[in-house]
Formats: sequence, structure tokens, C-alpha cells
Amino acid sequence: MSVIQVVVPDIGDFKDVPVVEIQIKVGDRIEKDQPLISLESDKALIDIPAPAAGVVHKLDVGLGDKVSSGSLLLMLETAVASSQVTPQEPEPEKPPAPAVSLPPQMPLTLAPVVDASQSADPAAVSGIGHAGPAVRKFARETGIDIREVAGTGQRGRVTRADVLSYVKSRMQQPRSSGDGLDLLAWPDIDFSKFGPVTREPLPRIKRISGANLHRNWVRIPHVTNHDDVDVTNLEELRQALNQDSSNKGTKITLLAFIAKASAVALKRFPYFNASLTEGQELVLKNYFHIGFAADTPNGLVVPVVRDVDQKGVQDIASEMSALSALAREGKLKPEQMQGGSFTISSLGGIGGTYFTPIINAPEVGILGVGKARLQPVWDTKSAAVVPRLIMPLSLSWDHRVVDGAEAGRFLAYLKSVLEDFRRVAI
Ligand code: CAO
Repeated sequence: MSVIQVVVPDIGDFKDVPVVEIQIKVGDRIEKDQPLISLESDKALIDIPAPAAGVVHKLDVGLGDKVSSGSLLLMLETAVASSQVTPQEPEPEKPPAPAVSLPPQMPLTLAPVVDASQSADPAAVSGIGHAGPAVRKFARETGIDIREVAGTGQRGRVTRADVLSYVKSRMQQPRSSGDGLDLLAWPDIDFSKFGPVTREPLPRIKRISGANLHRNWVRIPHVTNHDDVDVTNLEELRQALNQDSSNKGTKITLLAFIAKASAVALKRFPYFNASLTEGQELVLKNYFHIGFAADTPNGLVVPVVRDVDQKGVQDIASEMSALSALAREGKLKPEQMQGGSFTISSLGGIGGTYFTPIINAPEVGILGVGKARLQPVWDTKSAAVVPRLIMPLSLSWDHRVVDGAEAGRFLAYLKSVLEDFRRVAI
């Protein structure tokens, strides 16, 4: 065993070239020809390969240090018996990229792209994808074409962080279908050409919920069933309860009744209270936690009321009121928005009839509630048209988990509970 010096080999006219990447650290066991250090001149990126196998004993340069031919780079503990070793020529090189003029005797791999021995890397031939060998190796291992990664390093150099952020952005995009029907790029338009505009950043909650909604919309085969429910009796009950002096001051809302009725229906139709896993397994839940969409100044959030099946409507209403207040103040804790098994999105207090709520993955269903209105309804018993309070419902469901017949039965049962709340006790 001996410790040898590894120095910068003859790099021609290049002088005081900065070290831009160090691929190894003291103690690393390295192979012969493994890239050790990258230098970057105005014109080229130069990789210094290991002259022999061994263990890095000491590093004599740091990032940003300037070196020239003969500068000491590191000490290597190796079986080679020489005291000073100049890195050998690497594998036969690809022709240099046109932007770089190389002295014919140049012994190193250099170009705007480097490491010609990695001929499988298209960047090594194209002259695009300005990055060190470790980064290119990382990109290759991650299955990324480095030419697609925008570099943020010195002079546009692609760093490991650039590759990582590219991977993250790719993961957030819907997967390629491979059928040529992939989404087109988002139109990039200079709207100021058409008139004055103001720009503002998308609030954080909208960025988070937007990414979730997009994924859910794209990945879940949604179907939405629309129906009307007669809530005349329910509304009478609600008004009576709210006037009751024993009511602890909590306003009982229609939404609380709808949540309770939903929990009862979910118990009867367990596939609506399930989640489909990536492994194509169904997780049927024995708890009934119901989320409700709450509109806040910063965007949509979905607080969750736990164990709705075990709670009375009054308690559900008071919990919803407390959670809504926290949501509006932006004070909801993450655990107060987790664990939901079904969601209700009520626009009843605002207006509108039917809509298409987007399923809150990995749940199976979501119930949209429109504004109840007094409507003339034909009553067969009295053979007369009578005024009834009719509330529009829209149930979106995941067609991978349930089918139309089951969804129809679920909605019909939910309606029957809302039309006659005594069914909750059955
Ligand atoms: N039909 C008719 N009236 C209704 C109704 C319905 N379906 N639902 C509620 N109302 C009435 C209530 O009775 C109340 O009237 P009074 O003040 O006269 O009693 C009024 O509308 C307001 O209701 P509320 O705000 O007190 O209670 P809520 O349960 O309807 O709403 C909440 C709570 C959190 C759902 C609501 O504040 C909210 O954020 N709604 C928006 C949800 C949303 O954005 N959904 C879309 C998601 S997809 O982008």
C-alpha cells in the first residue's frame, strides 16, 4: 500500500481553471477511471478520472479553487507504487462538441458535455445538458434525459438539485398515456397585449388543493348522479329544534343533518366508505368520518368531523361550526383535515342547483348539495299540487369501485333518510 498524489494532467492552455464539482470525499473507495473532480473553464468542462483504484486519503482542493496542469488534487491510498500519478486518458472519446476547440493531445474528457465513456448518455454526443458526471449518472439512474433539465448552476450548469426538482415536477404531471393523447402544454400568453392586467400569486391553499383536485379529476373515472330530495319535513324538524330552549345555543344546520344521514347510508353501502389503493385493493373502513368543504378567504379546505355515526345532529352541528370558524381563520390543524371517508360539498347557503363535485381521493364518493327551494309538487294522496321544499343533490362516485346501480341505490337510500329522519334510528 502506498499513498500517491493525484494531480491535474496536461490540460493544454487552460490555466487557473475552477473546481466546480467534487464527486468524492475522504474515505471513499474508488475505481480506476472513476470521475473524481470536474473543472470548468470558459470553454469546457473537464472531468478528472481516477488514475488507479484506491481509497481517498486526503483532498487538497475545494470547490471554487483554481488549478492548472500539475496542481495537486488529492492523495490516494493505493497499491500503485508511484509517488505521483497523473490521471490516465479515459476511454476513447466522442468527437468534441463544436463549441470547444481542443488541442489534439488533450488527454481528458472535456466538452460542454463530458464523460464520453458514458456513450449511452445522449447528452454526451449532443453537446446539450451541461452537467458533471455525478449529476449525469444520477439523471441516468433516475431515468431522466438530462437535456430536458434546465440548469440553474454556474453558466446554466445542471445540478443534482435541478434534476431532483425536474423529477418532482414530472411526478406532479399526469402520467403519459402513451397513446399520443397527452395533455398539451399550458398556453403561455402575454395578456397585456389585449388590455391592462394585474398579476397576483395563487394563494398557498389554492396551490395545494389545485394539485389535489387536478390529480383526482384526471385519475378517477367520475360519474355524477343528480336527484332531488324533499326536505320539507326535515326543515320543519330543524326549525323546531332550533327554537327549542333546551338547544345549547348551537344552530342546527341542514348540513349537520345531511352528514348524519350520509353516515347512516355509508354504513349500509360500505363500498362508498372505502378507499382503492394503488395495489388495486379495497380498504373498507369501519369508521365514519365525514369531511365538508368550507369556503375560506384563502380557498377551499375540508375539515373532518370524526365518528359522525356515533354523534347526535346537535353535536355534529356544533363541531362543524367550530371547524368552519377555525378554517376561516386559517387555524385548522392538519389532523383536523385528515381521515375523512366521505365528503359533502354544500353550496346550499350560497345558491345553485346541481354541480359535479370532484372526489376527494382516496375517498369513493362526494355529495354535492344545492339550495333547497319551495316548488309545486303533485301529491298523489291529496291529488293536489302542494308546495314542498326540494333540495338538489349531486353524488359523484368512483366508477372503479362502485357502479351505477349501487350508486343509484345509495342515493335513493340517502334521500329516504333525509325525507324521513326517523330512519336514522333503524
Ligand atoms: N338549501 C337552502 N338553504 C340552505 C341550505 C340548503 N341546502 N344549506 C344552508 N342553507 C341556509 C342555512 O339554513 C342558512 O340560512 P339561515 O341563516 O336563514 O339559517 C344559510 O343558508 C347559511 O348557512 P350556513 O352558512 O349557516 O351553514 P351551511 O351549513 O350551509 O354552511 C359551510 C357551512 C362551511 C358549508 C359554508 O360556510 C361554506 O363554506 N359553503 C361553501 C362550500 C363550498 O365552497 N363548496 C364548494 C366546494 S367545490 O369548490
